[in-house]
Amino acid sequence: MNNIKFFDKYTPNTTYLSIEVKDVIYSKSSKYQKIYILDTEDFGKILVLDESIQTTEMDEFHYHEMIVHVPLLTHPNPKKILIIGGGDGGCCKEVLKHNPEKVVCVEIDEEVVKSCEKYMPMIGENSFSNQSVELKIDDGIKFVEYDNNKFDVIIIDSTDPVEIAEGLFSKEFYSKIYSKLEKDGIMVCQSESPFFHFETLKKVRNYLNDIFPIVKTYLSYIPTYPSGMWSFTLASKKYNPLIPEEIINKRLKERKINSKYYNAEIHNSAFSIPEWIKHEIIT
Ligand code: AG3
Repeated sequence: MNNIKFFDKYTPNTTYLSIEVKDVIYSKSSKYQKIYILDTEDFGKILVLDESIQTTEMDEFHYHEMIVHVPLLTHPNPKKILIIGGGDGGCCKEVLKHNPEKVVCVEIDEEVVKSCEKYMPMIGENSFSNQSVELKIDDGIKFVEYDNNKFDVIIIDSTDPVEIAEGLFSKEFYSKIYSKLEKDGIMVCQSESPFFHFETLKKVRNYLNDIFPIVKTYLSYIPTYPSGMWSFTLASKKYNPLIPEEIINKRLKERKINSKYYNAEIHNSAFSIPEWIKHEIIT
């Protein structure tokens, strides 16, 4: 058995997460990045892009349910959804549970879509073939320039803020997102690990605070991401994401949503963040 050590370009070089790999199922250098799909002992199939773990069969729901259900249940009637990134299909799968009218997914790298559909179908569950889904292979930054539609919720499911994803963490991009949202719209982005990438989180929040009236950060626990503690930042034009549990439970029931990580208590408690983070960012 090989013992492959993953190291993240974005975490200190002295810290590694090592995972036993049973099999290299797929590997390819696409136009944008190195793609690996590996079979592992503890996490099942895993998707690695440029040496960063993106998603695994075992813990994907800790990420996908939290990036999707928190904003979608904050919104009383999310019908038009835009996902930027998310070529593995995990976000799209969760979004479809809300029965939206239209989901537009904009992924830059077609090879990620193809390889995940073929070798990790349990992540996307064929969601890109759903009739309400339109998959566009394009750069999210260009898409928000030329597309004229407005959305109720926009989800930015990006990689770390380096190389192709860097622009997805810029103030200019967030301003475009603001104008692509309906007047009660909500956006959410993955905003990295507070433990290892605190400067990124602070920057994201500062930019969003300049643009949106409501900005809140919440956490999920993702065993295979650097430090295991991961943040998401939600920015909203109208709705405050802290809502009574009864309302969330009513919406969960009406929309017939099943989840493994997310529930009404977690929805609100995820916004409770440790003192050292709170100290630096006002939530
Ligand atoms: N995108 C966020 C991955 C960030 C992980 N970072 C890292 N391992 N350094 C996940 C895509 C899942 N759809």
